[in-house]
Amino acid sequence: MSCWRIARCVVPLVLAAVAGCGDGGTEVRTVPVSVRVSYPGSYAQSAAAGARIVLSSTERSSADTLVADAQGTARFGRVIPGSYTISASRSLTADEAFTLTGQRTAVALAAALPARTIQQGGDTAVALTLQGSRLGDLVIKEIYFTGSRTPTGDTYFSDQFIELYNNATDTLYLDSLYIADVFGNSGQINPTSLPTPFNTDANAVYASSIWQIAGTGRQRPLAPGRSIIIAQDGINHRTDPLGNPNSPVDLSSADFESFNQRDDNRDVDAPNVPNLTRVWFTGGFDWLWTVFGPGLIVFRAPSTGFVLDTVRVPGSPTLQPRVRIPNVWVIDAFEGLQNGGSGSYKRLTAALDAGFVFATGTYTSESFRRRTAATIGGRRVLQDRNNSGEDFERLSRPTPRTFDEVPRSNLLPWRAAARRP
Ligand SMILES: [Ca+2]
Ligand SMILES: [Ca+2]
Repeated sequence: MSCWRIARCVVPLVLAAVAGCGDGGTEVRTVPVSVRVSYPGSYAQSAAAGARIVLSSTERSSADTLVADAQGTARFGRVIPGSYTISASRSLTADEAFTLTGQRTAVALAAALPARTIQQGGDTAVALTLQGSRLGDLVIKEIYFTGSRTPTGDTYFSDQFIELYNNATDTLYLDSLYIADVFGNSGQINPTSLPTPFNTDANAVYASSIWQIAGTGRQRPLAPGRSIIIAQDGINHRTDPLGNPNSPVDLSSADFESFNQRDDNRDVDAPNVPNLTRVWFTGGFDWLWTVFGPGLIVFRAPSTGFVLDTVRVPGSPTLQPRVRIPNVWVIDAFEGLQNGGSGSYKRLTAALDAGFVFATGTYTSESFRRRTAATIGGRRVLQDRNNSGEDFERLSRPTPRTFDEVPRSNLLPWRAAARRP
């Protein structure tokens, strides 16, 4: 029996009946596939009634969709044996979320299974557990990407960090969280610099390197109003022999660092700072973000061990592939560009981040911190309008773990709202 023959004579994925090819081909025996979709374990009920379930053939460009019943199940009656991915999604209104979680905030939930082979003979039963995050819960509080100058005027960039903040009213778990930098130039760095060629895809972000916080689900709690620091190198940059006395930061108490293990030991593993898990890496000695202004995203995948969707960079066949991350996985995003005229270089769609920030130059020690929208019972609620240009302010030096006032550098107009073409 040839798959090619099946594909020729059967267009729908799920057959209306046990099919026989009209041209004298081999009869195809279909099998039933049952799918059960559950809410996350913390929800008031398990069965995800109303979930949309998609069964997609990886061999034919076809898919079939069913909606889960009150028990959270759906049954695809007659499936042609072959390789399939199965995914599920459920959007909860604020009222639905309140019933299930006690939080009156809309939630987007999703789950996906890697491709699996459905074989002839017997029923196939599959279970998925939805995952999701309320938008705005975990936010980027501060990003220091500009680097600093040494006493002799040399450049230093190992002191970069990102700080993530729990902007919600209950504990969040950072287990399995991903942090990535986004492919693309920050502006007209040199005469041939072009905007990212991936800007034709409005539904995804293309990551250059991806790192992950390890954990099995409840090992990395973060209380409301608290934050974590992720350092390029978790050392005291001011006093370390490999550091820079002029660096504005001591990151020896960072929560995580990116340790880029190499045979030549060019990156240092700070023993007291836990390492992120390196998931995909296209950089050099360390996880260096461009000092001209990076794009950064924080995201969750709908299932652990998701299959990396690697994509070649159009027009640059020798570059390592980048990883396509669907916009719907992104929890928070930040975009820095070279200067106020660099809007056409935006890497993030307006849906994720409608603006950008920029520093007065490279190696200026300037940092970008999210504005405070309100303070409730001593807990800061940070502003999150999905617009880096509006949400972040530029500081003359970083403020890791604090909201200290710092002298503003010459605050020329630095906010910009620009849309990616
Ligand atoms: Ca490092
Ligand atoms: Ca370490």
